[in-house]
Amino acid sequence: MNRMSKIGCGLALACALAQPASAATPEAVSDTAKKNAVIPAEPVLSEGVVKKVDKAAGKITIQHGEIRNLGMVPMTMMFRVKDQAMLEQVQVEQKIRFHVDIINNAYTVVRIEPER
Ligand SMILES: [Cu+2]
Repeated sequence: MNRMSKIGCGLALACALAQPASAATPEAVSDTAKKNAVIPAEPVLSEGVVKKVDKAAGKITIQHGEIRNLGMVPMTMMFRVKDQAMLEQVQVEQKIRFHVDIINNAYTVVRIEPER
């Protein structure tokens, strides 16, 4: 089950990265990259439940709903976190809202808002 989730995410990542490159010229890709570098006014928050927290590795496993900004379907998967301090504010089985970006080719949680 867990292994399946990881495979699914790997394919989703490959797909997300492959699409712009195959659909555009190098010039257009660099334009796209510049556009993507702009931080959106309202980051898309996704819903999830914390399943595992690995403070030593700086990783968090989240059972998440649809992640619209990445076009990802609901699943349980592991993410890196941008800042390890983010892991101090969450606990296993806690509901959160979070935002994920692709940083250095890895899905990285850049923001966590614990639900109260
Ligand atoms: Cu996922």
